[in-house]
Amino acid sequence: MRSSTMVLMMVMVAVSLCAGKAVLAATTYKVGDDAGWAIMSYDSWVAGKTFLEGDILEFVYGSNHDVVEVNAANYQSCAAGSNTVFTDGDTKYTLSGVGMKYYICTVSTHCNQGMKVSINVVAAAATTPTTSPTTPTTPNTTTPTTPSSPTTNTTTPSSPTNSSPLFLPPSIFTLFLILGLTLFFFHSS
Ligand SMILES: [Cu+2]
Repeated sequence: MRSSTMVLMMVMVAVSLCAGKAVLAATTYKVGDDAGWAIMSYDSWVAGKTFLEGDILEFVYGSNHDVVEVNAANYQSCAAGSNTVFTDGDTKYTLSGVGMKYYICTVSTHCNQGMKVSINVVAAAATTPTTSPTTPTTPNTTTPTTPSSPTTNTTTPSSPTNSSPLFLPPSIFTLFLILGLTLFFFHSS
């Protein structure tokens, strides 16, 4: 009896661990969306996106392009560097490690024409911007004499709407875990 309860508990722990991993599944970002990897600016494509460790960057391009990850200096000078240049037309980079990542096309002068993209990869656990240090404090340089100051609500940073699903499933499995522990102690006593 007790061993079967133990097995039940272990299964539930395993399930909850697997569920936690599934919730934090990697996101695949197709660079440039429908435009793909081409001669264009990627500033607007990067803007507003949060790239996490483990996410995937997918470069889709024609036979007249290639892609290579480079360092910051080579990104600035449009040099290939020592990393492998891919030409297969559908190249996926798994984002490992936090910090800036740089990618360019080495064909002709494509990089100089804007065919380059840089992204900032952040840790998967640090997605909630609750303690963003760059909150605009709105220094009232104009200093209106009216003491009415209801303008402080404009400084609240908008929290991303996709953060809440990260916490709901684990709490459900925690409930199952507590249920299992209760069953275990009930059987063993
Ligand atoms: Cu190119």
